[in-house]
Amino acid sequence: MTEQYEFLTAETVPAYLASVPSLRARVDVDRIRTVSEIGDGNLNLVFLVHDEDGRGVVLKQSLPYVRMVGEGWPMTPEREKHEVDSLLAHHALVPELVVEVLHHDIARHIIGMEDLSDHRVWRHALNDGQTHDGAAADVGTYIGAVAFGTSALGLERLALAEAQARAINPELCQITEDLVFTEPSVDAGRNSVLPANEVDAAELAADETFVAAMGRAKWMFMTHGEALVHGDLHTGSVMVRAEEGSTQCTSVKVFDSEFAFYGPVAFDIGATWANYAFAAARATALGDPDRARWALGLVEQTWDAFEAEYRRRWPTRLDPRVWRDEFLEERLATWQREAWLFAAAKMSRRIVGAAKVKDVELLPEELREGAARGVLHAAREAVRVGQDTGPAAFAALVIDQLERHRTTGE
Ligand code: SR1
Ligand code: MG
Repeated sequence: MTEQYEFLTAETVPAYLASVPSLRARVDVDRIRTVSEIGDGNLNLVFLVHDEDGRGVVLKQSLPYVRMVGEGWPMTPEREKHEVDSLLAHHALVPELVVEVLHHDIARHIIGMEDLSDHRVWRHALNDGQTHDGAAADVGTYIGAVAFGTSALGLERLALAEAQARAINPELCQITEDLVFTEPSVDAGRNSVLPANEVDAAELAADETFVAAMGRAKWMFMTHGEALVHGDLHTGSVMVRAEEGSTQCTSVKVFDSEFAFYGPVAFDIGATWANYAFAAARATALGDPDRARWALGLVEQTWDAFEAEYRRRWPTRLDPRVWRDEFLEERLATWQREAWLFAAAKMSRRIVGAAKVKDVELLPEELREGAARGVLHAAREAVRVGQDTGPAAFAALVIDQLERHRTTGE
């Protein structure tokens, strides 16, 4: 039975804020100027509230179903607990890179968060052609801090067990298992592509090497509980800020971690790489190869910062008696290789599966055809990764496939 609780509306939000001291301290509840529902994700309600002085807060409420589909796809609203737990754990490690949680209402599945109106969702900024220098590196630092700090290297044994137990998140994990690893090649009725790309989707599904690789990736996802990963680290889960007229990013905030669980570190890395590939696909389609190369340069920036942060924390590992330096090199090499596989999964799912990305979807059809084809070919090539697993090799592979398959409609 669907869980019963009261959903927020723009009308009820002010009274709700007034009833919560930690939120009341952030906005003048007697002088609310605007309450806007701004949720553009696939799952939840999100309200942004501002008072007459411009101070604000955000309220996010989980619905007992998947918002993009409706009540026909029930989903546990308790996902907000996983979001709060992970945001708090990640914030403790890198406070400057994670949104601040102000309030948690367990009964109504509501999270109160700091207002980030002076930031933009990174995907929106990328789609508008903006540049935020340093954002990709900050995201890498975040992944490195989380990979180390929430793992057996960073948490005492009992604390680790408690964190692992709290983070069991099967409903949300199953969405990923289905949509990311299985459905790109085994359509469950949720896939769709342009008519011109039907042949590409069919080739993907018939590619035995790709399907076998997705089987390995799904296995890793379901069995490698290495750290409390974000679980959905696309460019729509990152907010960025730059001062007017500058390309220097002055703040990055990761948010929306309801898919968090103890999973493979490389899953988050691969997610970022795939999303840089979408930004590059858009740029290539729009005839801007310099921007495409820039977007794929972010792959290396994220990897390098991830590696640097992990190495920086390495001397503090809990048991250096057995976790020797060779093990560090082994982990990094393994994750780099695995990132290719996870990136391939993420690239394919956003092209053929449910929940697509605006980078590609907003392109005119005649350009989208080639962008979608290029991304699918890049995904198929990426699972055939050879000796060179470096981020630059990944970027080169993707750019090559995007250019090869570009369509102009002429
Ligand atoms: C049913 S939820 C679809 C997708 O939205 C989220 O952002 C995740 O990526 C999920 O796979
Ligand atoms: Mg999301």
